[in-house]
Order: sequence, then C-alpha cells, then structure tokens
Amino acid sequence: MNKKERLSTDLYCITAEKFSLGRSNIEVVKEMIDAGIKIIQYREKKKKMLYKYQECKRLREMTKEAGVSFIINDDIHLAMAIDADGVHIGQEDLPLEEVRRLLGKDKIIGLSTHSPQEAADAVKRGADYIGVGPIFKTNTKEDVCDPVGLEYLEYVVENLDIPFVAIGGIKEHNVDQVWKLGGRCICMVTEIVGAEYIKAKIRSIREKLN
Ligand code: 3NM
Repeated sequence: MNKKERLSTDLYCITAEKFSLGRSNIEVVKEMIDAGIKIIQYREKKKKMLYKYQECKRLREMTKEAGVSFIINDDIHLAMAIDADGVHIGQEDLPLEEVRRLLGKDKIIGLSTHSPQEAADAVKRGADYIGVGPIFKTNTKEDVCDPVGLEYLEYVVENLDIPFVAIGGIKEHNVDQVWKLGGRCICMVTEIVGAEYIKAKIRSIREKLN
C-alpha cells in the first residue's frame, strides 16, 4: 500500500492513556485493531522516553502484524528507533524539511494546521497529510488555538488536494456535520479512548457515517 492508500480511511485513532479509563495503551490499541482501525498515532506527551520506547516497541509489533499504520507524535528519534510508519508534527516542532531528510521519502509525515495559510504552506513543503482543527472546542490538547469551526474544514475540502484528518472536539453526536462537509478521515481522541466499550463505540460511529 502506498502512503495515500494508507491515509484513505474513515477513522484515525490517537492514544491518550490518561483518558482511557485505567486501561493501558496496549489494551486500547488492541481494541482499536480488533475494531478494524487502519491508522493509529501514539501521542503521550508526559511519559519518560524509556517507557515510551518500550511501549511503542510492543505497539509496533501489534500494528505491524495487523497491517495497521503506526504514527508517532512529535518524536522523530522514537519513530526511527521503532521503525514507525511516520510521524505527526506540530507547527513548532522540527521543520518538516528536516523531518523528511531524517525519515526519508517513504515515511508518512503529517502536520497539524489551524488556518488556510498553514495548510497551503504544508502542501508546498511536502506534508503527506494535514491535521485540520480544532473543529470544535477540545480540552484534550494543551495550548491549542480556539476552534476553527467547520469553515476551515470547508476551505480545505474545496481548495486543497492533500489527505487531511479532521480533529478536535469531534464526538459521535457531531461527527455527521464533519462527514457531510466532506471530512472523510476523522479523528476523535477522547470519544474513542474514553468509551467504556471501544469496539462498540467505533461500530456505532461508523454506522453514523454510512
Ligand atoms: N490536535 P478530542 S485537537 C491532538 O487541532 C489534537 O491540531 C488538535 O482531542 C488540533 O478528540 C487535538 O478529545 C485533540 O477533542 C483532539
């Protein structure tokens, strides 16, 4: 599968152990894989590197065996050490060009964007996909800007030719608004990791998308 094909999927999942109701990332990712999720990002800002490395080594084995793309948030070294499929970076991380130089052309690089200008810039600089958000208010990401609303999503749908992931405050009850506007890859962090029954939650969300 090439990079574009890997990114053509309805739900993009992200880990967040502190919202996972006491379950480990290993348990949560296993449920995501069992539910048929095809791309998962590891995002843990506060854990120590050795712990993250050990956890990600296990998650890499699990995702590889299941044919699931595994993306690391921010940390290029960690991504290289465990041979992740790619990284997701923010506007204030290492410049995309440097990340590309370090990881090579075959790895997926995603960049968070919050405005038409950042999105256009990401396309020019060779991002494989962009994060588009936060669509609605979210408390999951610290220091994120105010919601950009559905207008920014609409701008991306209508003007840019790059895979994108709509993110931020998206829940089962509002996902149809994102889907209707053309958001075809959607990320919900707390709605999924914080669900009592993750597989049932994913199934129920997918029913809303059809
Ligand atoms: N990135 P939830 S919003 C990780 O707008 C992240 O770039 C965002 O979490 C962005 O689905 C966000 O729980 C958190 O609202 C999304």
